[in-house]
Amino acid sequence: MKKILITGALGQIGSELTTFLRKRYGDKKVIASDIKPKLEGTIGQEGPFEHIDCLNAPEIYSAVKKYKIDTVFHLAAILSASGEKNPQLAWKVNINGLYNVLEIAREYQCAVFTPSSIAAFGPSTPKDSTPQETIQRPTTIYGLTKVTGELLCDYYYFKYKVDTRGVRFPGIISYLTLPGGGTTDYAVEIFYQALKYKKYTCFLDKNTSLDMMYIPDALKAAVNLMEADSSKLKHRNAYNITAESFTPAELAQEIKKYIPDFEMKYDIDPMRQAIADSWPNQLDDRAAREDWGWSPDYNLKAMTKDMIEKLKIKLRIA
Ligand code: NAD
Ligand code: AKB
Repeated sequence: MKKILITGALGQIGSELTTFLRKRYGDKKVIASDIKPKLEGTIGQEGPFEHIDCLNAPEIYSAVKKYKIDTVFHLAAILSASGEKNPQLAWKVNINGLYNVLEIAREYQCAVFTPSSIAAFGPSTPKDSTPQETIQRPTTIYGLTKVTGELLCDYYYFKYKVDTRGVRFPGIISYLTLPGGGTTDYAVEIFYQALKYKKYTCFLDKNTSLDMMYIPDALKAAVNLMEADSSKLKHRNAYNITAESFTPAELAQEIKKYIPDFEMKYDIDPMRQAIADSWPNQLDDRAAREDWGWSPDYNLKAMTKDMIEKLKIKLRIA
């Protein structure tokens, strides 16, 4: 990876991936881009930033040519809850945006990292130890776009030898940038509300078990997969990865260890509950462990401790 372009770089994952990649490869080697304008004082200050709408192929072409890009981390997307509110936009951004990136990658021989999600599974998928290869019949438009995206990546690898790689991310928990309209967003919001007000009303039922991952593990996964020996990779659509699986009640219990008077209430949002109920409880990530050495560093306990420490500093709470 000599010159990297990140799409959707101002989002929850992109904002941290930009800094992570710049520390590893150099500020000028990593070009951040987003449809949103870069705000002064936010990410992207230390290196180049381009305005790129991934639906506008010439904007991607021109950045790839200008910077001689050889690797694209394609993160621009519409997430699950936002997708259900505007399915047409979700299809357009998630499918046409990826298609544009893959076409340019084919022409300019770029490697492409595209995240899939636990949302690529549905109610008929085995819920526990969800296998790497299994039934994928999601019921959200976001999930449909993730399955289609996985198949497109496979197709471009086998048909055109584009070096496509991907992971099925679980819900990502981070403290720098707020999540962008997903079903797992509660697991970030809860920390802000617990620290600021000592209470949180959760939109998912207390017993809803989902795969989750702390952002340092997500960044490590993306980079380790992209740096892995190509000949070892048996899957070109997306690898199952996970770090921890917990319910809102279990997360609240862990937070209480640091904020004893924290109170959790529940006011279930039927749309997001139905989405969460259609996703697995916990993925089987053995293929990622075997093929490229995947292994997470954070579990619920370690993640909660670090999130609280980092957010206290961010929110200036003693
Ligand atoms: P996000 O919503 O926080 O960020 C997405 C970014 O894409 C935003 O900054 C947005 O402005 C940008 N964007 C939207 N439309 C665009 C367009 N037309 N052109 C260019 N940019 C556009 O999302 P995220 O959480 O950072 O997710 C990044 C990727 O990881 C997505 O593919 C998502 O599906 C996947 N993923 C995320 C999670 C998670 O929990 N965050 C879990 C599984 C998979
Ligand atoms: C969402 O909830 O939509 C995302 C995801 C798991 O893909 N966080």
